[in-house]
Amino acid sequence: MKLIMAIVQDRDRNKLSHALIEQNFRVTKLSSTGGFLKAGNTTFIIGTDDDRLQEALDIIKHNCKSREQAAPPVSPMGGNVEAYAPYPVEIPVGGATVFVLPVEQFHQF
Ligand code: 2BA
Repeated sequence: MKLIMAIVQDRDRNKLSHALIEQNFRVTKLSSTGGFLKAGNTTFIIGTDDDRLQEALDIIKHNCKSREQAAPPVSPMGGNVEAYAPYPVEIPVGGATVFVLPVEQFHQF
């Protein structure tokens, strides 16, 4: 068994959730916050049998898009003044950041 942790943009949350449930995956969604942009995102926890791992990854890949997002201006305070950007900078975010972990035990009591 594998545990998939997938961090996705909030805008992809519902589409991905529906697609996974439709294919009979068990899903838990956590509201999370990106450390860099400090913007809300959603972390999916999906427990699945090994033989369905690739199917789950394909669904995630298919339903999560990369987008440009404005990063807040960088403050020059205490930093390198030459690196100061007084205007928002567009950076690419996503599609999905995915971790796959082996599951040692799975219980439902
Ligand atoms: P954030 O940490 O808010 O990062 C948003 C985007 O900012 C990232 O998109 C990346 O393009 C950029 N970024 C992040 N840290 C950076 C840095 N130190 N310098 C320059 N640019 C940086 P993604 O890579 O697609 O990540 C989207 C979200 O996925 C992240 O939101 C974070 O919540 C999560 N994430 C990404 N990599 C992770 C990792 N190795 N461990 C845990 N969470 C991760």
